[in-house]
Amino acid sequence: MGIGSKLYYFDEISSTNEYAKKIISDATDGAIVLADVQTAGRGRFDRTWYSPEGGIYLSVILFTDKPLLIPILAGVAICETFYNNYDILLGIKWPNDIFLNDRKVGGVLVEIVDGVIIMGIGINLNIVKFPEELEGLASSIFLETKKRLDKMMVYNDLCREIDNLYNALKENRTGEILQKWRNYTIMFGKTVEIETPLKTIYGRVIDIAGNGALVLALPDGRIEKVMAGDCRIIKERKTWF
Ligand code: BT5
Repeated sequence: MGIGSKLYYFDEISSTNEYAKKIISDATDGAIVLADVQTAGRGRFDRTWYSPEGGIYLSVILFTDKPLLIPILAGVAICETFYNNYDILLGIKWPNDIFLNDRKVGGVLVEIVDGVIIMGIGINLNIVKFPEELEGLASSIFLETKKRLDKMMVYNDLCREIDNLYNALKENRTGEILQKWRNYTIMFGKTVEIETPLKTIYGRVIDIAGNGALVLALPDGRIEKVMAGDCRIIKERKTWF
């Protein structure tokens, strides 16, 4: 069964990830919950995801024993969708942000419930206005490119790209997914500060590891691999690097 072969579609819902959790025991591998509007869209750490008409909001239910690479897969699938089909080059900011012209145009929220993965994707496709608190931070594909793309067409392209990458994951061709991630990321060479539950890590990004961890060179020369955290790119150059 392919990605999206079972579809739960709503014109409005609280959150596609929340709905996916409710139906998880009946769902099949690759089932999708899709909505035009979310009234309680969520980001990571219970943050709010602004989800008006014009965006794409979906959650894909996946049965895989490789959960760590799913955020990577989701970011690559979004970028491949826009690059392969619309000539729009998006950038991935680790771990889960999609950027265009220095503005966030998409996000990924991966959750695991009873060993089943819910891969939530939000894309600001044709949104024309953002609330004040997101001004300067968030934007949409339409605002940045002046291209108004058909939502269902983009959704179908996205399903196809997820399907390709999910097959690569199942066939242990994870190197291909990571290589694509390297092509799309805006992280390499950047100095970053990553807040993890245990500590704040400061370093320069040099690679992505086979398990999806971000590989950092630390100021003292050590290498550290970071699996998860909140990442801030530090614009100014630090002299001791
Ligand atoms: C994310 O969280 O970026 C994950 C977003 C995932 C949304 C999808 S939509 C379908 C599925 N169902 C859900 O309920 N969620 C998923 P995070 O890295 O925590 O970023 C959240 C932060 O991004 C917020 O605190 C805001 O600062 C900002 N933000 C909120 N809405 C935004 C938007 N539409 N576009 C860009 N930035 C936004």
